[in-house]
Amino acid sequence: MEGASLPQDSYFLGFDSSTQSVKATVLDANFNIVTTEIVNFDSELPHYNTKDGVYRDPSVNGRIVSPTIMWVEALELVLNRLEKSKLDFGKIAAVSGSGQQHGSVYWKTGSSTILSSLDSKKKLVDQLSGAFSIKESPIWMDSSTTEQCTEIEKAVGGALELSKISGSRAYERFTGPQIRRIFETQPEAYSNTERISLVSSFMASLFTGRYACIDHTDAAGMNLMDIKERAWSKRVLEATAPGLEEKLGKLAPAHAVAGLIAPYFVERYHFDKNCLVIQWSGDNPNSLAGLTLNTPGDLAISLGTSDTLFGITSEHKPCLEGHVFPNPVDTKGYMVMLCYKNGSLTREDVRNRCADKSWDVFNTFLQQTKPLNGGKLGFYYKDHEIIPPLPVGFHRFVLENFNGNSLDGVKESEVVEFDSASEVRAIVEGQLLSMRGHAERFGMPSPPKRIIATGGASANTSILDSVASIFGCDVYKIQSSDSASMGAALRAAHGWLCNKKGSFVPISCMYADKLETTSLNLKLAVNAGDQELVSKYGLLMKKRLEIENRLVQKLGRM
Ligand code: ADP
Ligand code: XUL
Repeated sequence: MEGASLPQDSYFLGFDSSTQSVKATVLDANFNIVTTEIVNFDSELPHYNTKDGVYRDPSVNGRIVSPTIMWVEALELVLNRLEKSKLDFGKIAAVSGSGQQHGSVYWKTGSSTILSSLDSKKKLVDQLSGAFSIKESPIWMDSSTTEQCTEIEKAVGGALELSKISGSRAYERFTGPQIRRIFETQPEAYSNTERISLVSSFMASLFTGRYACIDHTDAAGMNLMDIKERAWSKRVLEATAPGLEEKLGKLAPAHAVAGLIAPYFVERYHFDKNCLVIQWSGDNPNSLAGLTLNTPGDLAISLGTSDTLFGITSEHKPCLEGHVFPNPVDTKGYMVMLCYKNGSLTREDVRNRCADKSWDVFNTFLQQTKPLNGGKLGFYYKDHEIIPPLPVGFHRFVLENFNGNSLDGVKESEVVEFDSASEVRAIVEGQLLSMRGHAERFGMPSPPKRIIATGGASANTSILDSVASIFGCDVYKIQSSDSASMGAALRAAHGWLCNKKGSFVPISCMYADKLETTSLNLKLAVNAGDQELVSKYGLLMKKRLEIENRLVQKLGRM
């Protein structure tokens, strides 16, 4: 690509502002990791008193928030650590980042002036603590907006119609229903808000010193954007809250430049004054970029605080389960995704109760028990689940006469507990069987050509063994388990290149001929399981979905 290659001596910085931590990855121009950094909220910023990075409000059912200013303090700490590690900030050509999706930030009227006049001799946290009309940001784990979801769906002509417009039916954690709830319950704070940012565009705003646009991909997690037009949908805005368009600002493609880095960072950390800030996006979309996912048959599984499955597709089929977002690294096509709320924290809960709080003991139990778990099926919802929509609760069943060859004569009975080893296998198999079942129902490739695993728990090979056995395909990984900050750094480079070229260039042009020699290289972690076992798991999955449907009819929201 003549005249538009990356400057060889430069770096690209990517962040991941996630549920439990802020992470950073610095890539060089050959896409090798120069350095990484992480700040964990609970252990390193204990004065906020978060548990798993959040506050679970005991007085309002399903309300889960995080203190907005904590994210600022964590970002500052990460930057200070990068400085201590002697990172040459002057070499960074572009910065981008990931935000946990759906979370929202409410800027108080007048705060744009604070943002544009930050004093580099003072801490960010001290200057921004008064900038928010709502101090606790609703995040993706929140499920307090069922009423608002129903109202919005009704106003636009139903759940499927909303999915047709925005890429998803109304979901409790999506930003539109969250904004409506704030408008209804805190009208004064709503009217005293001049800008609403997503976590992604909030962080980008800090770096540019002015309100950054929301990017098209993360905007699709709001239930507010017309996904075909990539513009705010007037119909849904009206159904959500008054005066909303003005508070949301403009939309931008993910590869666009959000602005030059603000003087604050040039003066305080010695960034180059020409360093570009590329639009930040959601953590899952950036993971898609970091995993270099570009083949429709590939499926990514992210085992982080949430568990997600995602892939790419060329068409948008409206659906009542799962989400469609614009592809974050292409101007055409879509990203499809399923999201589970009970991911790592629920696995940790079982580890703590049954496996001496140790992943080693947890893994020993996985290895000691047999695949299919003797027909023991567990449903573990430590938090209100998204797929299926079920409240907090644990449900355990034993299938009688299950031999894996047929479901004839197989009956289930509910039990109160399993032995510790079976409980460990039941949570791992249960979560993965649910993923396989819902992915098939959603039209994701089955079996996938291959799975690319990422997120904190992808470090655990025993869990990846079960992924390979249940899905029946090879499982790959990249060097870093934080594909979100890695993808953000890669997108920073991509945005830099698009800007230099003056128009969009396909991201693969940057690395197509050298993928194997970079930190992006996909390495085989586990081979596909035995196919006979894969079909036995198929039967267990069918039974699991039957039981799940019954639980939803009895306890859930349809
Ligand atoms: P997020 O980015 O969503 O905040 P991460 O992707 O960093 O989350 O994942 C954090 C989670 O990874 C932790 O909650 C922890 O349970 C899980 N984790 C870390 N190491 C292991 C392991 N060896 N086995 C299973 N889970 C692990
Ligand atoms: C995606 C979702 C979660 C968050 C986690 O829809 O809610 O995966 O993005 O950070």
